[in-house]
Amino acid sequence: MSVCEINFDGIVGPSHNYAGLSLGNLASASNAGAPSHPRAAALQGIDKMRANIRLGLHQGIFIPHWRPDAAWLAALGTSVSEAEPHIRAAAMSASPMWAANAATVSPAADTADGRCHLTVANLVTMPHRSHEWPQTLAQLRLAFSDADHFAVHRPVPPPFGDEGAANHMRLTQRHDLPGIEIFVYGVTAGPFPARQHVEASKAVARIHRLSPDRTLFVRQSDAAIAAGAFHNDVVAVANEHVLFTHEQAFADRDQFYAQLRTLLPSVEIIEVPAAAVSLADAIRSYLFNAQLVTLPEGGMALVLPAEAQGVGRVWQWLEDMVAGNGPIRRLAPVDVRQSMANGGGPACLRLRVVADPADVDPRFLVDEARLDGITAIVADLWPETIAPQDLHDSRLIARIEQSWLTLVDHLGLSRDLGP
Ligand code: SUG
Repeated sequence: MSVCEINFDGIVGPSHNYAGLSLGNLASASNAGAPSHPRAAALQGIDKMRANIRLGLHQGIFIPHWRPDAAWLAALGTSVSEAEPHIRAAAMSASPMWAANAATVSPAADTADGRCHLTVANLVTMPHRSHEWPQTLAQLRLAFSDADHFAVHRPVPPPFGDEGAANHMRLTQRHDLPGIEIFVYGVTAGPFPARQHVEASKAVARIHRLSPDRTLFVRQSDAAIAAGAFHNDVVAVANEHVLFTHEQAFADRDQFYAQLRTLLPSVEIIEVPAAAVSLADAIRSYLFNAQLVTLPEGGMALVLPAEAQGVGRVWQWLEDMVAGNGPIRRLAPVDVRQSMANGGGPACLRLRVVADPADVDPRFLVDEARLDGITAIVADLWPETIAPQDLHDSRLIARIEQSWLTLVDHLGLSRDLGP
């Protein structure tokens, strides 16, 4: 095989629920307390993976985390039965499904030692996400254990917030060629916290041994954060030489675009003007939280949430775009509504790694047959519905734990990846 882009999707865990844990994430806040459907959620995620495999793309997985995170609760001097409701909910969250926040990835072509570097994200800003990194790190160390080709790093230390690939873009002529790495950071100025700190972004760039003259640190606009773009991938996405972005995504777009055009003269910037699609409509429809992918037959497709079809102005703009002569030729809507209701679209659910699949632990790679096996377990064991008040129910917890053990055994992975 050869170097290509592999999308690793987080399988939605059996404890998926709506606890309203993410300040600044409008979907999470507005669905707080609603009943969730973990089985449907996981099946939607699997169907998205199948659709991408059928497009000819390479697909990987990360497994859900062990929940409840008893070790984290113990470190807080409590347990799942005794914890206050918001702490219990944080220990039960299925948030590791959003693999775009698992790590930042710099492909081998960009790094000084010619290896693909991954730094697990510390996710310190949100309590329910701050305890993800140890289990994520264990999976990364296993999936990318080949030290000739990969270097997996521990998180940047707090208090510098790092939310991983959701705030990182890479532009290049072709995936396997050297690229320009763009780290987008925020500064807390409005009602919501900026979750990606520039100090963390700079640390990741140094740890990955990126060339400073091919690395940009770009500030996200305060308006985007205030409108609910808690990560850059809610308002912009890049693939190979194409940047697809909202006009108001960046604090100083003119300077950013000029730098990009100097560093990568072939870059194509597709900007959606605010006059056509407001920031509010962009966030409601999540059109930018799309997987912008290169198709094997040439051209690019936008794998975007079905919600984008529900906002007339957005869909019209997209249809006009693909009717034109640009690089994005195809719109591929997918139904990930259960994840979307917590603010996670198609792009949030995946981590892109540019590597040779032959160098990755095969237990983390999937084809349709392997997805069939996972589907059967999800359909059999994942709870159908969870209401937030169910989270302390010992029968539900036993079922969540059994679901995880069954999946891990089926995939031939170690139970040590969990508790
Ligand atoms: O961190 N939602 C996630 C959504 C992450 C989306 N990821 C990217 N944009 N890449 C978050 O805000 C909500 C959990 C709850 O409220 O129950 C949550 O964590």
